[in-house]
Amino acid sequence: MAFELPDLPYSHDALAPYMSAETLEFHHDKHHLAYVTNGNNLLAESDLSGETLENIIIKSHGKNPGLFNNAAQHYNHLHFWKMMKPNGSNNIPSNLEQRINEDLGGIDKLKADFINAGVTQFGSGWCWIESKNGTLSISKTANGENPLINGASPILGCDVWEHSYYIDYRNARPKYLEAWFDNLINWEYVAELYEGSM
Ligand code: MN3
Repeated sequence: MAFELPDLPYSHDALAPYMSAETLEFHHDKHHLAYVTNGNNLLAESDLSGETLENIIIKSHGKNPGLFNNAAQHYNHLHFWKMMKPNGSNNIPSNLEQRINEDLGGIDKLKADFINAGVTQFGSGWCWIESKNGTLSISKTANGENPLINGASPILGCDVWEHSYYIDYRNARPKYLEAWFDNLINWEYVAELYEGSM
């Protein structure tokens, strides 16, 4: 399968003021496109072109760093766009909310731990809620890595590479994470990923 850049599921200005049109023009139209283009070139030179995206990530990890980084970042961004929506962070579907209460100590603790994971990721990377056999935990990864390489499924991820926030927040990563968590999360999509992880 070849990688393809999807359209954003909303207009470029739909997430303002929390994430500007300019950020999305660079982040989606240029950065994500580069992962797709470079990933396709490296995929064509590999023996993994018949595999699913998830398998390409798992099988290239530790063996083909160029392909791994681009394929994993393609996967991460495919979901990142859908994990956000205009007027987001409203009601959490009740099944997921119950799981959050049981596994992550409730929404307030989840928010504090998730933001802390993002703030303390040194350099580029992601913070996550991941699901392993239906049990949730918070994690963080460097660069393009994601929970798939640990046998878990990412259900919520926030991009803490500077390209995701520098135009809107400059160096203030904690402010970006707080605004992102409070205003942009598409909890219906997170619940969908959670259901699919079991
Ligand atoms: Mn990014």
